[in-house]
Amino acid sequence: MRTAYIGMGANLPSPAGSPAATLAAAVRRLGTLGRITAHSSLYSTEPIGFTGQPRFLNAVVALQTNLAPRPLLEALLAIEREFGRDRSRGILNGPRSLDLDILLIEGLAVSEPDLEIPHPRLAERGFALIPLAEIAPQARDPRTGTTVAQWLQRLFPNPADALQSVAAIQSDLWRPGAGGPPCAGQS
Ligand code: PH2
Ligand code: MG
Ligand code: MG
Repeated sequence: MRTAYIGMGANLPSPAGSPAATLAAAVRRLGTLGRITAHSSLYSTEPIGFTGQPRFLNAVVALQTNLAPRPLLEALLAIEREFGRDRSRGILNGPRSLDLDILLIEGLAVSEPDLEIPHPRLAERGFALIPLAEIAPQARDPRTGTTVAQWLQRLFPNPADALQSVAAIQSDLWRPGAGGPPCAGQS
């Protein structure tokens, strides 16, 4: 059993509704792959990579699971499809109804053409690093030992610089017990 940190993102409606409703429903679905042991706040984030698109909602959850990385990836892709993700058209880094990425797995590195863990762009992306640091600041890159808190400090030497691009928001949909994450979380 390992803890996998899953990055969640959405900036288009899905069959579950708005991006906030999608993330709330998707985190419950993720719970069927193991046990959700922590969840970050919900963040409104500036789009990175392709800027002509709506802001994203992003969050990170800790999933304790017996699934190996490859079956975990396949399960995440299947859940994306359930929530309307269409990879047949669209722009690289463009808008999507649901994106689920394996950011980090405790004590495990994978380097395959279509599966890299830790996520190869994690250390450059505030929208993933800030929610991850909220729930797992001491999690480490298994190869270098660098902690999430250290990555964050390198990306934003001045934390105030992140406030506009990655802002925690309140949403009733994301409250545990109100259809949101299935645990109290750490926020
Ligand atoms: N995902 C991307 C590209 N750009 N920007 C934000 N703010 N949030 C995302 O989740 C995101 C992005 C590719 O997966
Ligand atoms: Mg992604
Ligand atoms: Mg993805």
